[in-house]
Amino acid sequence: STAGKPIRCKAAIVRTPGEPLVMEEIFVAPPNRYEVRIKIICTSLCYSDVTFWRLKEFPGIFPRILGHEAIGVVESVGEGVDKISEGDTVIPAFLADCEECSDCRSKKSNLCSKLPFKVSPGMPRDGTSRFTDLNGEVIHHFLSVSSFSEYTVVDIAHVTKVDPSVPPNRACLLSCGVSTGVGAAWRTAKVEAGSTVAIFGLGSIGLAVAEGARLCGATRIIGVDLNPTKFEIAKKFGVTDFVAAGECGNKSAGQVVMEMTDGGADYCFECIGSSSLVREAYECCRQGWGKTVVLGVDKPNAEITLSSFDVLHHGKILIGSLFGGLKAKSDIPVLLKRYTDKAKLSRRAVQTTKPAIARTLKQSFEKGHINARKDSTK
Ligand code: CXF
Ligand code: ZN
Repeated sequence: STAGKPIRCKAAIVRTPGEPLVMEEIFVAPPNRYEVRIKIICTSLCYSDVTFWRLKEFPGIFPRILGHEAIGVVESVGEGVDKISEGDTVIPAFLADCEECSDCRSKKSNLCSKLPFKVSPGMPRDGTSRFTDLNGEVIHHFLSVSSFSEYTVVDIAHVTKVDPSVPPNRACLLSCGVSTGVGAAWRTAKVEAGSTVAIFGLGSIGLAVAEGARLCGATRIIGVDLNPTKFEIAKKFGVTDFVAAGECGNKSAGQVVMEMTDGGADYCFECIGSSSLVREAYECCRQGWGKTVVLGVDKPNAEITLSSFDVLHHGKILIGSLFGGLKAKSDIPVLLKRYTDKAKLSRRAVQTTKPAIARTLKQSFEKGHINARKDSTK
């Protein structure tokens, strides 16, 4: 067993900001108290990785291992870890969910106050690193996850145990992007059935917001993007109307949304990371109850300018959302279950259209060749 010993493995390291990542061998130390060491099964790229790869000044700590959208299997656990064991499938997250502090116990917040969110170069509890290169030089962490490595060490407040039968290339996306977008519509905005939604930016976050808004029953989902080819893919996620932001003539995209909605959208989402676009989204949000959610990550020193007249006279809400307002440990399993139940539903559809295949499947179930989902959590 590798437990208790450093593991030598490969990782993609940022030595210099903005320069290509370097594949290197590193040592990953065993997990300390309240930590687990994870073998990464799948990891994907979130645009925040790119933002922090480029950023020289904030917080400017290199070399470091990026990556924070992942799924893996626990290789070993540190002292004091009792709810997670070796072999468990886990999803790491950049926000802590300690389940104990007043924020984690409150339904109103997902911002843990015991291990508050910060872009720290080390582990959340003691700030130190578990990574060294072959010369013994320290390699820094990123967002408490650092998944661009074959192995990583993560604090137990940052990991959620999940059903091991989930498809890892799908489940991985719940580690950041899909949770952030779906959660922003579901938990932060609390989009209601019948509402009109405007989404600025149809990247993976914007598309996930559309999916969340559709799940909440929004009837009109307006997508805004500079790239007109985005509409086709966005339709698959629930977008019903499209504004090509580069083709609005002398109007802004926000003004076009305002006209389309006869007074503004009930909910607006900024999914680009541009503070001037936050203002535009806020301006085309319905007076009286409109809610604008900020999801995009702008430069750390960027400021949002709003007309004080608009704020005072129009009674609209502006709110930021980290991780879509979700609590990782309780909400990731809910989203995963929706995904598996939908997969089950489409399997049922196959059964009705293809009776022969259905019979074969049924026989396989009876013979125990295929495990029913509900048994696989054991
Ligand atoms: C972001 C949220 C804002 C700070 C950096 C990380 N989350 C995930 O990509
Ligand atoms: Zn991310």
